[in-house]
Amino acid sequence: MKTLMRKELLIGLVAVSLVFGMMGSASAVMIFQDDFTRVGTYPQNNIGNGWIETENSKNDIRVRLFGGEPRLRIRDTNASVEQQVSTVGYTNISLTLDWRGNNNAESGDSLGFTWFDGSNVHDPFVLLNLANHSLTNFSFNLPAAASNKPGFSFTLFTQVNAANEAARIDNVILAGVYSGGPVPEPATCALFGMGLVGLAGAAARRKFKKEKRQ
Ligand SMILES: [Ca+2]
Ligand SMILES: [Ca+2]
Ligand SMILES: [Ca+2]
Ligand SMILES: [Ca+2]
Repeated sequence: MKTLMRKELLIGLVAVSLVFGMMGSASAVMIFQDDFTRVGTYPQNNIGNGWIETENSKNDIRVRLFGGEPRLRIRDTNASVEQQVSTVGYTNISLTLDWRGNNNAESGDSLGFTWFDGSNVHDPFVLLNLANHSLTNFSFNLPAAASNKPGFSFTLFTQVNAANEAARIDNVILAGVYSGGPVPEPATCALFGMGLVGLAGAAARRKFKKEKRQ
């Protein structure tokens, strides 16, 4: 009996966490993502996936392997990549990525991030110090002006003073809360969850009766 109660409780907890999981995925979704995995052999000088490259030579911006892992490299002066992606239907826009400087970069060399709402380039210009040579997560919540913009874009750029100084970037994710159409209502999720708990309870009760009969 004691074991059964614990099992019932466990099934209930799993159902409840399922519901919270669903609610979570309904509130924040990916608008754009890139882990720089590409078809074919590396390095690739044309990085693809909609990125617009500005560089001094075709090698400055490329996807290449670092320790077997495909990553974006931005090097040399005046190099940038831009991603144009509509945020129509989305609010609470956020950008996350992993970044580091290569071993030639030192304090004063930077990776920059900025964004465009279709009319204006927005502050803040975020500058990350490329003297950091270990992969680090960067996460930035964009203000409301980034929401619902058909002409939205974001840009990553280097501010370095030597051609062999570079930023390495991976796991770029632009996310937002989708509000442009039907999404699962929390009430529906709750009902679904209650149904699951009910089913779990019924299954446990059946098992209990069966065990009692034996
Ligand atoms: Ca990768
Ligand atoms: Ca290139
Ligand atoms: Ca240097
Ligand atoms: Ca430098």
